[in-house]
Amino acid sequence: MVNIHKIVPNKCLFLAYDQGLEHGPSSDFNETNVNPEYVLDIGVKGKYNGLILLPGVAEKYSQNFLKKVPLIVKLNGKTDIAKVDPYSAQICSVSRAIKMGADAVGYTVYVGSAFESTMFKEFSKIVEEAHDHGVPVIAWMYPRGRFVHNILDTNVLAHSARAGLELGADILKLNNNDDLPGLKWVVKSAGKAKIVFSGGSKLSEPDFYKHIEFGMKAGGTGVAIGRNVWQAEDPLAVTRNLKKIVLEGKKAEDIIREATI
Ligand code: FBP
Repeated sequence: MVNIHKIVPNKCLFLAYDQGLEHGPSSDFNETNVNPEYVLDIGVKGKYNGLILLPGVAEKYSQNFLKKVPLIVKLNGKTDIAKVDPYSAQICSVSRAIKMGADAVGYTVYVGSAFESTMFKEFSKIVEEAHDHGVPVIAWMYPRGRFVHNILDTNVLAHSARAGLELGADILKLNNNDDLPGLKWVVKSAGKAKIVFSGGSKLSEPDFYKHIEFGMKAGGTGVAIGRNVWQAEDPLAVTRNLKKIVLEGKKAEDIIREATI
């Protein structure tokens, strides 16, 4: 029996910190957030429902967060240096993730990439192994590659969501295109798989809160955010506002108004 309750008690907020491998430190980090301890502390103090880490940081910094905040280990990764159709190779096994205390595992599938079939194969094996241990699986369903003309197209997102359901993922991490009717179709296409929306690169706070509200209104179960939290001047204030939208269903415009009073 897969137990997703620990990371998804109802609605959920995950804090993502895998960008060091994905984008490289110079593109996303500054002198402060380059230090994993700074971001892990936000995860703990902000009482996130899960910290998304790659195996290296998860293992070396475990004393900073383990037992304080659930751990989601990303099992594959790549850099963005090679400008080719993306393939994100598996870099950690399910059993290694479980040994380091994972409450869930994650994997990015680049839907539409020339290497899609390899990722489908790797991912399916991960689903089988994780589910044998009752561990939930989160799939980053990201349409990418030379055959994908618009990664935010509603039909492309819906196809990615459906693929995640068909492959056996419990939770799907998707990009949000701010098109409410379109996103509702995306969520419907995912069936019983729950959707968490990603945040993307840093936005102004009002734009960010509206972006989050769209995803939640469309039927999202939560968010998995990185840069818009740990690049913010006051990450815990942003976290409090995020919780109001995601957990309490508050409107973004009310949050923005309260912040300007
Ligand atoms: P952000 O909120 O910072 O966008 O993090 C979400 C995330 O999915 C990360 O887990 C991942 O490293 C990154 O976005 C991937 O970004 P890209 O869109 O460049 O592939």
